[in-house]
Amino acid sequence: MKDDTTNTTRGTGGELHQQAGDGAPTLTTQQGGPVADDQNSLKAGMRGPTLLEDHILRDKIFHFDHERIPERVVHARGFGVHGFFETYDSLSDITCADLFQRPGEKTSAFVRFSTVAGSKGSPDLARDVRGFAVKLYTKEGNWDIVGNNIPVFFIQDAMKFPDLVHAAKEEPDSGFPQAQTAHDNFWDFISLTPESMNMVMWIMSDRAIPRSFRFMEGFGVHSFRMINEEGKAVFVKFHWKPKLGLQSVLWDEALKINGADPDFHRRDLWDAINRGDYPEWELGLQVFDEEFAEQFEFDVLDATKIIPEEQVPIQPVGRLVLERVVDNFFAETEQVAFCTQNIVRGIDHSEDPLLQGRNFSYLDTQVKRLGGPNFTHIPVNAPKCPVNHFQQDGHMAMHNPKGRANYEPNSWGEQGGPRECPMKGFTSYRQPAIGDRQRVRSETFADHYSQARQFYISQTPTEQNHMAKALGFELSKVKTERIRERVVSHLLNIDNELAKNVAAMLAIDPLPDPAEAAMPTRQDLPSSDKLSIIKNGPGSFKGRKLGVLMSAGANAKLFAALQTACKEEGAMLEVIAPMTGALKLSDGNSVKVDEKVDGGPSVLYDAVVLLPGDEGSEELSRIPAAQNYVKDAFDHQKFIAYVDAAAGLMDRAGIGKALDEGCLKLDTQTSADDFITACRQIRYWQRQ
Ligand code: HDE
Repeated sequence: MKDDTTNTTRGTGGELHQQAGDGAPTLTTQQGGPVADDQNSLKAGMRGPTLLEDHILRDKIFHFDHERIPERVVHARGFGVHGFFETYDSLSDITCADLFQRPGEKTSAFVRFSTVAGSKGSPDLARDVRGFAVKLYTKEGNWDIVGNNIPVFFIQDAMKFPDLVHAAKEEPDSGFPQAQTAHDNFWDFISLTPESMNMVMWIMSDRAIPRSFRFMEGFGVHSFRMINEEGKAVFVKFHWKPKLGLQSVLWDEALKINGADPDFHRRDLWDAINRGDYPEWELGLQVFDEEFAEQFEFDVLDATKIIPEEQVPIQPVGRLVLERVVDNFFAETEQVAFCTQNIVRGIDHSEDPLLQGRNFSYLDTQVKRLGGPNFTHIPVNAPKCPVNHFQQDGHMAMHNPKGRANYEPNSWGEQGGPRECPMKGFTSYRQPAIGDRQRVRSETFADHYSQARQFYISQTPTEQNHMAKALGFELSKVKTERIRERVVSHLLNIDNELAKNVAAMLAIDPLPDPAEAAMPTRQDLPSSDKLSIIKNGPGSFKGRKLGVLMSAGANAKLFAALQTACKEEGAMLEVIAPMTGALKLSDGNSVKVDEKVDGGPSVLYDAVVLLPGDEGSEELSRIPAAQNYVKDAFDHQKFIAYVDAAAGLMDRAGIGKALDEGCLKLDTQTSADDFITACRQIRYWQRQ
C-alpha cells in the first residue's frame, strides 16, 4: 500500500485505506457504480444521522442480510472439490452409458463429502456416516451417484426417513446435542427399528470416524441397473475404493481433534490437493443378474444389506482423481445440487423403495435451498453438454431458450427448436410392474440380524473392542434405562459377547431377553475379511503425516534423514516446537516451525518423532502440551520414534518405563527409513 494521501482515504480511526490506481480494480456497487468511500455512511453533518438516500450503504447491507440460504436438512456440513473420472475399458457389453464406451475417456467430476447429522458449522470428526456424492458431467447429461461411505442404510423404506433424521438430529425442545447420535431420541428410534441393526454395527465401527476423506470408501448403496444397446439389463452396485487404503481414528482422538482442529477433514483434502497429492479412488462394480438375485440370501432391493465381495467380486472399471479445489466455497460446495434422479442413458434405477423415495426428494430440497427451479443454471450444476429444452422463466433464469418456439410439437421447421430422439434418448428398463396397490414391506426384507452379525464377526478383536466401546459410550449418554436395555436386547440377537460387554459397561444386570425378531432364525453367514479396515491395511505411509516434536539444538542430520524418508514414502512432515517462527538445529541452520506445541497436538498426526535438542529438551519436557503430545501418541497406539534427549519428556509423560516395539529409538541400529517402514502398519495395535 502506498503511504500517499492522494491515493488513500481515511477510516474512522484515521488509518489509511488503499484506493484503485495501483493495479487493483475499482470497487463498485452491485449495479457497477464506482465507490468513492467504502468506510463511511452518508450523514447529515459530521455527527448527524445517516441518510435514507445512502444507496451505497443500502446496496451493501441489503446483500449482506441475504447472504445465508437454508442449510441442507441432512449433510449440511460438507466439502466439495473438482476432478475427473477416467474409464479403463469399454463396458459396452453391459451398458450404453456414453462415459463407459471408450477406454481412457475422461469425464469431469465434482465430489462433495459430508457428515450427515451435524449443522454446517459442526466439527468434522463426529461419529457419523460420511456422504460421498459424485457428479459426473457426461456428454449425455449429468449423472449423480449420491452415495455414502457405508454400504448399507438404517431403513428400508423412504417413509421412515424423516423419523430417522428427526431422531438423529438435536432434540427438538432443547436444540442439542449437536452432531451426535449419543442421545435418547436416536437410540429410542433405533431400538424400535430392528431393520437398522446392520447399519448400527457399521456406525459403531471405526468406519464412522475416518482419518480423512482420502482414506474412506464410497458406496452407491442401492442396487442399480445397467442397460446395453440391445436393452438387456444387469444389476449393479457401485463402490469407490481409495488408492491410499482405509484408515480411521480412535474415538478418543476424534474427540480431541474436534477441539484441536474442527476442520480436520476439509483441511486435509484442501492441503493434499494444493500440494499436488491428488487423492484417487477406483470405481468398482458388482455386476449380477436376476438369477443371482433370486438365489441370494437377501433381497437385492433391500438397502440394509450388502452383497459380500466374496459372493460377487468387484470389477474395477475406472478411476476418480480429485485435483482442483473450489474457487469459492459457497458458489460451488454450498450450491452444488445432487439428485439421485440424475441418471443417464444406460443406467437405471431399481425398485428399492428407499431409492424410489430418494428420487422424489432431492428436487424438492434443491428448490427450497437454492430458491427456484433454475438451479441447473448455476455453473457447478450446469451440464457440460448441449442443453436444449422448452422449460423457461422462474426465479433467476439465466438463459431462456432462444427463438419463437417454446412448445412442442410445433410446425416451425428448423426454427422450431429441439426435437426428441428415440434412438439416443433415455429409455427406462422395461421391468414389468403389476400388483395390487398396498402399503407393505416385503417378507424378503425381514432378516435384520444375520448381516449385522456377519459384519461383527468379520472384524479383528481390536475393531470389535472399538465397537463395544462405541456402543458403551453412546448408550452411556442415553438417560432412559429401558432404551439402553432395548438396544442390548437387539445385540443379543447379533453376538452374545458383544451384548454382554456392552451390558457390563452400562451395569445392566440381569441381561434382558433377546428382542423378538421378525424372522426368528438368524443365518450363520461366513465372515468376510473385506469388511475389516485393519485386515486390509494400506501397507504404506503414503499420504500420511509425521509430527516431529523438536526443541532448539535438535539433531540436524536426523531431521534431514526423516525429511528424506518421508519424501520417498510420499508422506508429509511437520515441525512442532515450543515457539512458532524458526528453530535452530544442531548444525546452526534453522527450520520453519509449522505448529506451536499447544496448537499441534499429536492427534493431528499419524505417527510422531520426539526430537528435542540437548539445549531445549529440559524446557520442552516441562510443557504440559508436550507431555500430552507424547502421552496421547502412546495411548492412541501410534508409532513413536525418539532420541536420547527425549528421555526426560517421556518420563514426565509417564511412558518412559512402558516403551514397546512400537517405540523406536533412532540410533545407529534404527534409521529414519526403518521408522517410516514401521509406520506402514499405521498403528501399533499390540499396545493396549
Ligand atoms: Fe440423502 N438426502 N436421502 N441419502 N443424501 C439429501 O438432499 C434423502 C440417503 C445423501 O453433498 C438431501 O441436497 C431421503 C441414502 C448424500 O449435497 C435430501 C432419503 C444415501 C447427500 C435427502 C435419503 C443418501 C444427501 C438433503 C431416504 C446414501 C448429500 C440435502 C429415502 C446412499 C449430497 C440435499 C450433497 C442429501 C433425502 C437417504 C446420501 C433431503 C428422502 C440411503 C451423500 O434430499
